Amino acid sequence: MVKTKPRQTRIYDDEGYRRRAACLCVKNELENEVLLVTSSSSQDRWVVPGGGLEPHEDSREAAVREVIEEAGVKGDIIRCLGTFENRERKHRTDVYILAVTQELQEWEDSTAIGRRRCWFTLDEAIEELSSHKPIESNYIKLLIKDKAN
Ligand code: U71
Ligand code: MG
Repeated sequence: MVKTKPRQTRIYDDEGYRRRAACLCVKNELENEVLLVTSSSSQDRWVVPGGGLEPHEDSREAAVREVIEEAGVKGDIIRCLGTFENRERKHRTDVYILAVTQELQEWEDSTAIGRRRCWFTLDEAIEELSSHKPIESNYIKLLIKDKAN
């Protein structure tokens, strides 16, 4: 499926890495289920919702906007998990934990590209992400460690 990207402006950090922001969307305070969305390039692959910062936007704002656009959920950012670097693709992603309070029935990417969303347990999410998005699976691994402390 082809996704048109009307917003072409990309933001880079001092080292030339494209800046991204994403949310691990959790269902409740136990933080034992996360929401993944299907990839824009394949309906069979699941990814963590997120994307590039826009001009005049900080990473929290971008993270909240991206999950509304890609996953159709709203909620409250609880904390920042950390920044994850993808050296191969040369981008860095600020990852936030967001507690979902509202699930929209229709959202931008559901209509535009048929993107789907689904809740996964943390172990299931690691399994789904590990082969094609190993760095995103590390977000979940850090959440598990984080919860243990
Ligand atoms: C795609 C690129 C792309 C990225 C895109 C990735 O469109 P999207 O939001 O689902 O995410 O597609 P994916 O992960 O859903 O399969 O990867 P691909 O392997 O299909 O080329 O990510 P990457 O390869 O750089 O990791 O990035 P760009 O550089 O092609 O735009 O879009 P991203 O970073 O999420 O940005 P946004 O703002 O469009 O959501
Ligand atoms: Mg994206």
